[in-house]
Amino acid sequence: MTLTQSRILEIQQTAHQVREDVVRMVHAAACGHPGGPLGMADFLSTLFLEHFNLTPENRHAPDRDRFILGNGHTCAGYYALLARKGLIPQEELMSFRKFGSRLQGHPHRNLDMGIDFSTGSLGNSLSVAVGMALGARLAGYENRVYSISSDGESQEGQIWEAATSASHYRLGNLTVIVDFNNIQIDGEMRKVMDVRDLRAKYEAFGWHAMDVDGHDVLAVHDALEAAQAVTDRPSALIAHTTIGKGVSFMEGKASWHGVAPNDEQAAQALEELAQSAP
Ligand SMILES: Cc1ncc(C[n+]2csc(CCOP(=O)(O)OP(=O)(O)O)c2C)c(N)n1
Repeated sequence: MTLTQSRILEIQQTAHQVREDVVRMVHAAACGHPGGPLGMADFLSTLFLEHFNLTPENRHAPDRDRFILGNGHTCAGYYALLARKGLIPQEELMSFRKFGSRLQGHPHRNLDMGIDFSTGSLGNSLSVAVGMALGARLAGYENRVYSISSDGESQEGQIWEAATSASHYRLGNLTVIVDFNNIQIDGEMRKVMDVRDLRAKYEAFGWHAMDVDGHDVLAVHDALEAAQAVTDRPSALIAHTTIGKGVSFMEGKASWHGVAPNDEQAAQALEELAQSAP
């Protein structure tokens, strides 16, 4: 079912709040990764508000949807969305990356918070998602497994072993969303090691695959629905995004992959976000 204009606006407003949270969290921690979560805020907000069925009530239910953040370094936005969903107290967000906090710089499995898997070591995520999707099917669950990956993670060979398994076992309950921003830690992905056309690659591996504008809430929603309708093979959505989206001096810059804004930069970022609030 298509989204109403007011629902699209609600999702855009959530993405905006997530961006503000990310800037505040990484600034307060004085370390972390602001660029990725700013770029992923629109598609992750669409997924979390409209599709991923995690709630405080069902977080321990074995048959709820699963979520794995393969690019675990982008977890500031993940925590912010878990807070919006009521899984983490909003005030706890400011403990991000502090000693003793539950909210470390990479996600640690914690079902109380709805975190399904520990990530950070790139390359493992899709293999874990394949195992969860197979397990869910064996158990007779009707849930979906959402696995988030990135163009940088797609350079890992293990991703393609997992892609082979997923299509071999016809895992129609598995969707991977790839944050494709042409940026990784060392610079432009196309210069470091070009992964080329990921839609064509996933198709060649036997998947249903689509390119999607990762900042267009309606397009992301439609693509997630289309993926749900394909039940005989896994789906890959290649989300084209801009790293640092919403903050002019971070947009498109590899230098903002993993650096915290200083006081002045954080103030400017929050000012810009306030100006462009939906
Ligand atoms: C196995 C492994 N090797 C190296 C790293 C170090 N590392 C952290 S993030 C990153 C770049 C990942 O690229 P991408 O997810 O596309 O980055 P972004 O778009 O967030 O800038 C690397 C190489 C890691 N986390 N795991």
